[in-house]
Amino acid sequence: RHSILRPGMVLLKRYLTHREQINIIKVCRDHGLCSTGFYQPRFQSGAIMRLHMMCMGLNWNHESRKYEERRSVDGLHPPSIPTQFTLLVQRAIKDAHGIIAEECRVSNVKRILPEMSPDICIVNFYTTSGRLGLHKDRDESKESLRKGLPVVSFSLGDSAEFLYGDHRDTVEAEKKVLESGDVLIFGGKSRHVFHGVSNIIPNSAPQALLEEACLRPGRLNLTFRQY
Ligand code: MD3
Ligand code: FE
Repeated sequence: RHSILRPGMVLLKRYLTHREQINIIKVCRDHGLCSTGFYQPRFQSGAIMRLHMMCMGLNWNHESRKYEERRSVDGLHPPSIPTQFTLLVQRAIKDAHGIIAEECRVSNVKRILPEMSPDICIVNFYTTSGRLGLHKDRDESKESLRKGLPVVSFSLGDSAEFLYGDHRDTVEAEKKVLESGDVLIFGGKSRHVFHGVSNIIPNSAPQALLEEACLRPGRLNLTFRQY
């Protein structure tokens, strides 16, 4: 069920239980209410992102494309990353290490997929018309990028068509459907790939999430990183 897609890139299918997913959605909603909530980043170029964003831990400033302690909108610290999120991230990395060790028969799995202690959580919400063009994430610190510290992503709600590849080329890119509960880990060499979301698949979310967490149509994605 789980798969190693590239060295350091591991997909844990349906990894989060419905209960864990419902808790994550509720915590995100509470944080959105007690903070500035979701906003749609607009770059200095005028381009607007086709998703809604909220930060926990450090704040990603989309105008300067830098991480900062405080949000420029209100000068406040974003909410901190809930402990239960950090525990899930570290459990996922540990399970990915087990999968790599078993499939690749290597002794030093932490060289292929380094450990990480997240201080950034970016929550993205995609409506059914949401998308994200192919890009690389390179705003983290030089040390973090050099070490190949992983990005860990949680998908919740509607499924997405996820693209990744070595070039900024949607035709050449590999495609994977990310479903609710999937955890995708990008560490080591795979940290430097181009990636994006081509489209959201409407009405594909588990019914339990819609009923119990009152999730609206669309996809919630959490990415965890270490600055
Ligand atoms: C591969 N988010 O937040 S998650 C992002 O579905 C981002 O919201 C997408 O790309 C989303 O920057 C994709 C998977 C992901 C996240 C970060 C990566 C893959 C990555 C960084 C490096 C390589
Ligand atoms: Fe990204």
